[in-house]
Amino acid sequence: MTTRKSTSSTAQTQGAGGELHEQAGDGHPVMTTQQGIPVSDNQNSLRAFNRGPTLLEDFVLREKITHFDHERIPERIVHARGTAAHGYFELSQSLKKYTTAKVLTEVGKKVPIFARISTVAGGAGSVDTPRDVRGFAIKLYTEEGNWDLVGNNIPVFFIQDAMKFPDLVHAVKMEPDRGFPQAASAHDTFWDFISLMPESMHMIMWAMSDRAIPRSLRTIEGFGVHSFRLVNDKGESTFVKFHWRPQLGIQSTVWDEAAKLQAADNDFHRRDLFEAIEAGHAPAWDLFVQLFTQEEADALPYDHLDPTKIIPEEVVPLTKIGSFTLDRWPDNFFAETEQVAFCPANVPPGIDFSNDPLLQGRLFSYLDTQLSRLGGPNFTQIPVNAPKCPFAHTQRDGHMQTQVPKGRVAYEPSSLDPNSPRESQAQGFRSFAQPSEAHAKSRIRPESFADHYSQARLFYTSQSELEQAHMASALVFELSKVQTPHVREAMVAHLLVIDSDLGKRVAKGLGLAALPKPAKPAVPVQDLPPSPALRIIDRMKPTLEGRCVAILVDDGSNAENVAALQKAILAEKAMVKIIAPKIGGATLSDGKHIAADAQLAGAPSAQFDAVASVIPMASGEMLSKDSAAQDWFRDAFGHLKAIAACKATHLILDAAGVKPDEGVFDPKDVPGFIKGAKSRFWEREPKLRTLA
Ligand code: HDD
Repeated sequence: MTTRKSTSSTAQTQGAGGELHEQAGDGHPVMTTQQGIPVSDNQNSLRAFNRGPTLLEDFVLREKITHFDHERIPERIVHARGTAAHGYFELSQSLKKYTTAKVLTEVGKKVPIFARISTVAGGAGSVDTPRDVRGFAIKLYTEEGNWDLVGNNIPVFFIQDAMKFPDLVHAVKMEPDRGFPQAASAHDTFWDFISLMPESMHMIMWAMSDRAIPRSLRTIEGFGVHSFRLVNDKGESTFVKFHWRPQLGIQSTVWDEAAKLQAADNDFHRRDLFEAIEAGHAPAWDLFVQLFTQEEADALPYDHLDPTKIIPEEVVPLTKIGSFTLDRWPDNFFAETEQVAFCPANVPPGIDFSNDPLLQGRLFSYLDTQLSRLGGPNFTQIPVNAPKCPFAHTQRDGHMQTQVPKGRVAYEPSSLDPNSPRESQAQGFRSFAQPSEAHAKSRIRPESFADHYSQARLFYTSQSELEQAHMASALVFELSKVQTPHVREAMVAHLLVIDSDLGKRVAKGLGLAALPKPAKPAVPVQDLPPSPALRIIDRMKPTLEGRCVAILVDDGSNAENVAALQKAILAEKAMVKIIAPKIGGATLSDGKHIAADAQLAGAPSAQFDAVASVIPMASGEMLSKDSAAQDWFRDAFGHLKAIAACKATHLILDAAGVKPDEGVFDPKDVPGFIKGAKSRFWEREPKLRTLA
């Protein structure tokens, strides 16, 4: 956009109260209409006379209001709430043996990417921290066209066939007669649908695990879910599943914390990613593949084309092939994050689809939804969606055509224009020539998709005891929100098949008078060998990197101790937030002023990974009577975090009913506190709350 420089800076416009509004000058560009007509007054509409009606003639007002009236576009039917960033992907190991795709064969080349991470059920303005699956979509602008990896942070899905997707989404979204609940699966229609769809049981185990309540978008894994194909220069195909893992390690919250975060900060995850990128802590993920042949797939005791199944990494190992980093926040939320359009059908030559029926349906849905969401077929011209490699086609016209194609040839073949595009057998996308046996066409679900419980059991039995307790408690919480008793019972009937202990725990937590009859599996349930790689608590990295520690200060706080804590936290590549009773900050014991990042009552401790408090006795006495201060420490303790508490802070802990344990440190013991802050005090949990 070019701007017009002003020629004078003397005039001012007067508002109703006589206040004066600055005019262009001193480098400010002249404001114009969309047509480029300079605007003389952006405060007052054109009136017929003093205190008279506004004139229809006022094209400046009409254009401004008309544009405003049309500023919203339909939000995504799912994944409406999302946060995105730019970055790059770098390949470290070539897959040349398996594929011709340059993005997977050219080691060391930086490929620009744009990634959007989302919740699924809530609307665009909903909270960041509900219990929900997280979408994780990555657009790689490769030199052979855009490759969209449109995945989730869970490697399986609720349903096996795209035919059921609208039903699933209608069931989880707010109920249509009442318009609630927003961004929550804990309601009747969701669990009614799930209880009638045994194929969803494996995904339900994941959705009820701590993976669905992540600490940060920077600490989630990603999965391409389906099997895709890699195709090499000989036309040979190998199946591939994509996984990506955060370099910061995976980290979740505890449920009470996730629930409280919804009140503390609606934008918790978005703000966290923004602040991390702004602070230069660009998050990165490693990209892995699982590669397997048709013969290996045929030997598995489950069907890899069924998207409700994983292949445990103990069976087919993960190979790291590269990593990607998100290091640049978008310039404009709407233009980029809102208008980005992902589609699993966008793959470069050398990557191809499998026959997974869910994937097959997705190949249609995304382009279709984008036609209405973005208003027509030219959304690929929006900068965030346009390929960054040369492209040439004969598609023309349509709503919002922004390009001006030259020449008379918009067709192929043609003899009139030597520069018009032509197809290329050598470079073009070619589908894998999969041999197929002749079959009658039918609406069919293969028998190999019939086992709905074995992998749900595999997931549950692979978890640590505490994670199992979290899952049972999550199920009790969700089903307790269900008002229809037969839906609760139907769910327990499935859980009894997955694992009888799990079923009994949930039944007890729901206060069921009697256990229902277990559901009837269509095929015998297999006891597959557990996969410890599916746990997360054991796999959380003891680190402060990328995390955030709060220090509570007040007038008179010990300056030396505050400085020592700040220094040690920053040395661990973590962030420090100074919290004070007043946003104006505090004057420390050395007489120097320290600025506050937030006011105590407005920054609940759920937002931080650990908290320290260095305050004088008078502040301790005052704050011990303050409920926000009591909650701050009670929650930090209840969310299993390390606390550094000086003598005065113990007055507040006492008032909050906190009984200090080995996770409560003296703030002068800086190394002890830092070590404690790197993980959570899980052993505290059973003493604090009743888990199912
Ligand atoms: Fe989907 C959006 C991921 C199944 C239809 N999906 C969407 C997004 C992600 C996923 C991350 C948000 C993209 C963005 O940030 O713009 N979806 C998945 C995964 C699935 C899945 C991992 C199963 C493995 N989706 C799925 C099915 C269908 C759709 C079976 C329909 C047949 N998904 C859509 C959609 C959306 C979408 C309606 C909404 C907005 C959009 O596409 O652009 O077309």
